[in-house]
Amino acid sequence: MSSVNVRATRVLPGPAWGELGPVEIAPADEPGPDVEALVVTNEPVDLSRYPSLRLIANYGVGYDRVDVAAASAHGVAVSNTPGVLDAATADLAIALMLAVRRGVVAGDRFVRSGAWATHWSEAPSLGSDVSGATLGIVGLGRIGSAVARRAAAFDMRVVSVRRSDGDLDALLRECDIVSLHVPLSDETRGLITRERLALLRDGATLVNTARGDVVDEAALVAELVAGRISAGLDVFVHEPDVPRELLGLPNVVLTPHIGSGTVETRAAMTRVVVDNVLALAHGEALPTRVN
Ligand code: 8YV
Repeated sequence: MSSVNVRATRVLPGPAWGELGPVEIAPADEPGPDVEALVVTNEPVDLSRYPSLRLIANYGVGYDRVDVAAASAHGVAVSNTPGVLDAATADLAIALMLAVRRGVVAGDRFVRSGAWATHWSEAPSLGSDVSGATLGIVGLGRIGSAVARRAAAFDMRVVSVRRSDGDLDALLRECDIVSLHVPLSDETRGLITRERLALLRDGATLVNTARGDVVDEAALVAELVAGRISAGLDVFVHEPDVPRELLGLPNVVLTPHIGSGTVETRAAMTRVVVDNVLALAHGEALPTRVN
Protein backbone atom coordinates (compact mmCIF):
# COMPACT_ATOMS: atom_id res chain seq x y z
CA MET A 1 0.00 0.00 0.00
CA SER A 2 1.43 3.37 -0.90
CA SER A 3 1.26 6.33 1.42
CA VAL A 4 1.20 8.81 -1.44
CA ASN A 5 -1.99 10.05 -3.03
CA VAL A 6 -2.15 8.21 -6.38
CA ARG A 7 -4.36 8.87 -9.35
CA ALA A 8 -4.34 7.05 -12.69
CA THR A 9 -5.97 7.68 -16.03
CA ARG A 10 -6.85 3.97 -16.24
CA VAL A 11 -6.64 0.76 -14.26
CA LEU A 12 -3.50 -1.12 -15.28
CA PRO A 13 -3.52 -4.90 -15.83
CA GLY A 14 -1.64 -7.46 -13.76
CA PRO A 15 -1.25 -8.39 -10.11
CA ALA A 16 1.11 -5.55 -9.11
CA TRP A 17 -1.60 -2.91 -9.49
CA GLY A 18 -3.34 -4.02 -6.28
CA GLU A 19 -0.23 -3.12 -4.28
CA LEU A 20 -1.10 0.56 -4.61
CA GLY A 21 -4.36 0.13 -2.72
CA PRO A 22 -7.34 2.17 -3.89
CA VAL A 23 -6.35 4.36 -6.84
CA GLU A 24 -8.61 7.13 -8.06
CA ILE A 25 -9.26 6.89 -11.82
CA ALA A 26 -9.79 10.16 -13.68
CA PRO A 27 -8.88 11.80 -16.98
CA ALA A 28 -5.50 13.56 -17.03
CA ASP A 29 -7.14 16.96 -17.54
CA GLU A 30 -9.27 16.73 -14.38
CA PRO A 31 -7.76 18.91 -11.63
CA GLY A 32 -6.12 16.94 -8.81
CA PRO A 33 -5.05 19.39 -6.10
CA ASP A 34 -3.93 16.60 -3.72
CA VAL A 35 -2.56 14.10 -6.25
CA GLU A 36 1.11 13.32 -5.62
CA ALA A 37 1.67 10.48 -8.10
CA LEU A 38 -0.13 10.45 -11.44
CA VAL A 39 -0.08 7.32 -13.60
CA VAL A 40 -0.57 8.13 -17.28
CA THR A 41 -0.43 6.32 -20.60
CA ASN A 42 1.46 8.97 -22.51
CA GLU A 43 -1.22 11.61 -21.93
CA PRO A 44 -0.12 15.23 -21.60
CA VAL A 45 -0.34 16.61 -18.06
CA ASP A 46 -1.19 20.23 -17.30
CA LEU A 47 0.93 20.74 -14.20
CA SER A 48 -1.10 23.77 -13.09
CA ARG A 49 -3.91 21.32 -12.26
CA TYR A 50 -1.65 19.25 -9.99
CA PRO A 51 0.00 21.58 -7.47
CA SER A 52 1.02 18.68 -5.16
CA LEU A 53 2.41 16.46 -7.90
CA ARG A 54 5.76 14.72 -7.32
CA LEU A 55 5.71 11.93 -9.91
CA ILE A 56 4.30 11.28 -13.38
CA ALA A 57 4.64 7.51 -13.85
CA ASN A 58 4.19 6.69 -17.53
CA TYR A 59 2.81 3.29 -18.52
CA GLY A 60 5.04 2.76 -21.54
CA VAL A 61 8.64 3.26 -22.55
CA GLY A 62 7.77 6.17 -24.87
CA TYR A 63 6.73 9.36 -23.07
CA ASP A 64 6.69 11.76 -25.99
CA ARG A 65 3.45 13.48 -24.91
CA VAL A 66 4.71 14.12 -21.39
CA ASP A 67 6.43 17.50 -21.11
CA VAL A 68 9.52 16.32 -19.22
CA ALA A 69 11.17 19.75 -19.28
CA ALA A 70 8.13 21.33 -17.61
CA ALA A 71 7.96 18.51 -15.07
CA SER A 72 11.63 18.96 -14.23
CA ALA A 73 11.13 22.70 -13.86
CA HIS A 74 8.37 22.01 -11.31
CA GLY A 75 10.47 19.40 -9.47
CA VAL A 76 8.20 16.60 -10.69
CA ALA A 77 9.87 13.26 -11.46
CA VAL A 78 8.91 11.34 -14.61
CA SER A 79 9.31 7.57 -14.92
CA ASN A 80 8.69 5.11 -17.79
CA THR A 81 8.79 1.33 -18.35
CA PRO A 82 11.96 0.52 -20.31
CA GLY A 83 13.28 -2.97 -20.93
CA VAL A 84 10.27 -5.11 -20.07
CA LEU A 85 8.57 -4.60 -23.44
CA ASP A 86 11.55 -5.05 -25.76
CA ALA A 87 10.85 -8.68 -26.63
CA ALA A 88 7.12 -8.22 -27.21
CA THR A 89 7.66 -5.18 -29.43
CA ALA A 90 10.47 -6.84 -31.38
CA ASP A 91 8.26 -9.91 -31.85
CA LEU A 92 5.51 -7.73 -33.32
CA ALA A 93 7.94 -6.03 -35.70
CA ILE A 94 9.03 -9.45 -36.97
CA ALA A 95 5.40 -10.60 -37.11
CA LEU A 96 4.51 -7.59 -39.29
CA MET A 97 7.48 -8.25 -41.60
CA LEU A 98 6.41 -11.84 -42.06
CA ALA A 99 2.73 -10.98 -42.37
CA VAL A 100 3.37 -8.39 -45.09
CA ARG A 101 6.05 -10.27 -47.03
CA ARG A 102 4.25 -13.62 -46.90
CA GLY A 103 0.68 -12.38 -47.38
CA VAL A 104 -0.54 -13.88 -44.12
CA VAL A 105 -3.51 -11.55 -43.71
CA ALA A 106 -4.55 -11.72 -47.38
CA GLY A 107 -4.28 -15.50 -47.17
CA ASP A 108 -6.43 -15.58 -44.07
CA ARG A 109 -9.08 -13.45 -45.80
CA PHE A 110 -8.95 -15.72 -48.84
CA VAL A 111 -9.57 -18.85 -46.78
CA ARG A 112 -12.32 -17.29 -44.68
CA SER A 113 -14.13 -16.01 -47.76
CA GLY A 114 -14.49 -19.58 -48.98
CA ALA A 115 -12.68 -18.62 -52.18
CA TRP A 116 -9.93 -21.19 -51.73
CA ALA A 117 -12.34 -24.02 -52.41
CA THR A 118 -14.03 -22.41 -55.39
CA HIS A 119 -11.55 -20.00 -56.97
CA TRP A 120 -8.16 -21.45 -56.09
CA SER A 121 -6.57 -19.87 -59.14
CA GLU A 122 -7.34 -16.44 -57.70
CA ALA A 123 -5.19 -17.07 -54.64
CA PRO A 124 -3.31 -14.02 -53.37
CA SER A 125 -0.09 -13.36 -55.28
CA LEU A 126 3.17 -14.96 -54.20
CA GLY A 127 5.07 -13.43 -51.33
CA SER A 128 8.76 -12.58 -51.03
CA ASP A 129 11.42 -14.38 -49.02
CA VAL A 130 12.26 -12.89 -45.69
CA SER A 131 15.24 -15.19 -45.45
CA GLY A 132 18.09 -13.55 -47.34
CA ALA A 133 16.42 -10.13 -47.34
CA THR A 134 18.32 -7.08 -46.14
CA LEU A 135 16.71 -5.54 -43.06
CA GLY A 136 17.46 -1.95 -42.11
CA ILE A 137 16.95 -1.11 -38.47
CA VAL A 138 16.52 2.60 -37.74
CA GLY A 139 17.31 3.09 -34.05
CA LEU A 140 19.51 0.44 -32.50
CA GLY A 141 18.44 0.75 -28.88
CA ARG A 142 16.96 -2.00 -26.74
CA ILE A 143 14.07 -2.80 -29.08
CA GLY A 144 16.02 -2.35 -32.32
CA SER A 145 18.73 -4.68 -31.00
CA ALA A 146 16.11 -7.29 -30.07
CA VAL A 147 14.79 -7.09 -33.65
CA ALA A 148 18.34 -7.52 -35.00
CA ARG A 149 18.82 -10.71 -32.95
CA ARG A 150 15.55 -12.16 -34.20
CA ALA A 151 16.30 -11.18 -37.80
CA ALA A 152 19.64 -13.01 -37.65
CA ALA A 153 17.75 -16.20 -36.80
CA PHE A 154 15.67 -15.67 -39.95
CA ASP A 155 18.89 -15.47 -42.00
CA MET A 156 18.29 -11.83 -42.81
CA ARG A 157 21.19 -9.50 -43.47
CA VAL A 158 20.93 -6.71 -40.93
CA VAL A 159 22.15 -3.14 -41.34
CA SER A 160 21.34 -0.38 -38.90
CA VAL A 161 21.68 3.25 -38.05
CA ARG A 162 21.54 4.70 -34.58
CA ARG A 163 19.29 7.59 -33.79
CA SER A 164 21.64 10.38 -34.65
CA ASP A 165 24.43 8.92 -36.68
CA GLY A 166 24.96 6.65 -39.65
CA ASP A 167 23.76 7.14 -43.15
CA LEU A 168 19.99 6.80 -43.03
CA ASP A 169 19.57 7.62 -46.72
CA ALA A 170 22.01 4.88 -47.74
CA LEU A 171 20.15 2.40 -45.53
CA LEU A 172 16.81 3.29 -47.09
CA ARG A 173 18.26 2.76 -50.60
CA GLU A 174 19.82 -0.55 -49.69
CA CYS A 175 17.15 -2.45 -47.76
CA ASP A 176 14.29 -4.77 -48.66
CA ILE A 177 12.68 -4.16 -45.26
CA VAL A 178 13.08 -1.13 -43.00
CA SER A 179 11.94 -1.27 -39.36
CA LEU A 180 11.68 1.86 -37.20
CA HIS A 181 12.77 1.76 -33.55
CA VAL A 182 13.53 5.36 -32.58
CA PRO A 183 11.69 7.15 -29.79
CA LEU A 184 9.62 10.14 -30.87
CA SER A 185 11.44 13.38 -30.09
CA ASP A 186 12.07 16.73 -31.77
CA GLU A 187 14.99 14.99 -33.47
CA THR A 188 12.95 12.10 -34.89
CA ARG A 189 9.57 13.73 -35.64
CA GLY A 190 9.09 13.41 -39.39
CA LEU A 191 12.46 11.66 -39.73
CA ILE A 192 11.15 9.55 -42.60
CA THR A 193 10.25 12.39 -44.96
CA ARG A 194 8.59 12.20 -48.35
CA GLU A 195 12.03 12.41 -49.96
CA ARG A 196 13.35 9.59 -47.81
CA LEU A 197 10.33 7.38 -48.55
CA ALA A 198 11.12 7.89 -52.22
CA LEU A 199 14.57 6.37 -51.59
CA LEU A 200 13.00 3.01 -50.67
CA ARG A 201 13.35 0.37 -53.33
CA ASP A 202 10.32 -0.68 -55.35
CA GLY A 203 8.67 -3.49 -53.39
CA ALA A 204 10.38 -2.57 -50.10
CA THR A 205 8.47 -2.97 -46.84
CA LEU A 206 8.34 -0.35 -44.09
CA VAL A 207 7.52 -1.58 -40.58
CA ASN A 208 6.58 0.93 -37.88
CA THR A 209 6.09 -0.18 -34.28
CA ALA A 210 7.60 3.06 -32.91
CA ARG A 211 5.42 6.16 -33.34
CA GLY A 212 3.33 7.33 -36.28
CA ASP A 213 4.86 10.80 -36.17
CA VAL A 214 8.32 9.46 -37.03
CA VAL A 215 7.05 9.18 -40.62
CA ASP A 216 5.43 11.73 -42.93
CA GLU A 217 2.17 9.79 -42.83
CA ALA A 218 0.55 11.54 -45.79
CA ALA A 219 3.56 10.75 -47.96
CA LEU A 220 3.57 7.16 -46.74
CA VAL A 221 -0.11 6.80 -47.59
CA ALA A 222 0.58 8.14 -51.10
CA GLU A 223 3.37 5.59 -51.64
CA LEU A 224 1.16 2.78 -50.37
CA VAL A 225 -1.82 3.82 -52.49
CA ALA A 226 0.50 3.88 -55.49
CA GLY A 227 1.45 0.33 -54.56
CA ARG A 228 5.16 0.99 -54.89
CA ILE A 229 6.01 -0.26 -51.40
CA SER A 230 4.27 -2.24 -48.67
CA ALA A 231 3.99 -1.63 -44.94
CA GLY A 232 3.26 -3.17 -41.58
CA LEU A 233 1.95 -0.44 -39.31
CA ASP A 234 1.20 -0.66 -35.59
CA VAL A 235 1.27 3.09 -34.94
CA PHE A 236 -0.38 6.12 -36.53
CA VAL A 237 -0.31 9.88 -36.17
CA HIS A 238 -3.90 10.26 -34.90
CA GLU A 239 -4.59 7.01 -33.04
CA PRO A 240 -7.10 5.47 -32.91
CA ASP A 241 -7.87 7.06 -36.29
CA VAL A 242 -6.17 5.41 -39.23
CA PRO A 243 -5.91 7.07 -42.67
CA ARG A 244 -8.99 5.81 -44.53
CA GLU A 245 -7.02 5.24 -47.72
CA LEU A 246 -5.13 2.42 -46.01
CA LEU A 247 -8.18 0.39 -45.10
CA GLY A 248 -8.73 -1.20 -48.49
CA LEU A 249 -5.10 -1.71 -49.47
CA PRO A 250 -3.73 -5.24 -49.98
CA ASN A 251 -0.11 -4.16 -49.46
CA VAL A 252 -0.60 -3.04 -45.85
CA VAL A 253 -1.05 -4.91 -42.58
CA LEU A 254 -2.51 -2.79 -39.79
CA THR A 255 -2.47 -3.46 -36.03
CA PRO A 256 -3.86 -1.28 -33.20
CA HIS A 257 -0.69 -0.24 -31.30
CA ILE A 258 -0.13 -3.67 -29.77
CA GLY A 259 3.69 -3.75 -29.66
CA SER A 260 3.63 -4.29 -25.90
CA GLY A 261 0.21 -5.93 -25.98
CA THR A 262 0.70 -9.28 -24.28
CA VAL A 263 -0.65 -10.32 -20.90
CA GLU A 264 2.87 -10.93 -19.58
CA THR A 265 4.42 -7.73 -20.90
CA ARG A 266 1.59 -5.46 -19.82
CA ALA A 267 1.76 -6.99 -16.32
CA ALA A 268 5.52 -6.41 -16.28
CA MET A 269 4.98 -2.78 -17.33
CA THR A 270 2.47 -2.36 -14.48
CA ARG A 271 5.08 -3.82 -12.10
CA VAL A 272 7.55 -1.10 -13.16
CA VAL A 273 4.94 1.66 -12.76
CA VAL A 274 4.01 0.40 -9.29
CA ASP A 275 7.67 0.07 -8.26
CA ASN A 276 8.21 3.73 -9.16
CA VAL A 277 5.18 4.87 -7.15
CA LEU A 278 6.22 2.72 -4.16
CA ALA A 279 9.77 4.09 -4.35
CA LEU A 280 8.33 7.61 -4.15
CA ALA A 281 6.20 6.59 -1.17
CA HIS A 282 9.23 5.13 0.61
CA GLY A 283 11.50 8.05 -0.19
CA GLU A 284 13.75 5.84 -2.32
CA ALA A 285 15.38 6.50 -5.70
CA LEU A 286 12.96 5.79 -8.54
CA PRO A 287 13.97 2.67 -10.50
CA THR A 288 13.31 4.13 -13.96
CA ARG A 289 13.32 7.89 -13.65
CA VAL A 290 13.87 9.75 -16.93
CA ASN A 291 14.57 13.29 -15.62
C1 8YV B 1 1.92 1.79 -24.86
C2 8YV B 1 4.03 2.18 -26.00
O1 8YV B 1 2.34 2.53 -23.80
O2 8YV B 1 5.67 1.68 -24.41
C3 8YV B 1 5.30 2.42 -25.31
O3 8YV B 1 5.97 3.40 -25.68
O4 8YV B 1 3.72 2.79 -26.97
C4 8YV B 1 3.10 1.13 -25.51
O5 8YV B 1 3.71 0.23 -24.65
C5 8YV B 1 0.96 0.76 -24.46
O6 8YV B 1 0.37 0.34 -25.62
C6 8YV B 1 -0.08 1.23 -23.50
O7 8YV B 1 -1.05 1.93 -24.19
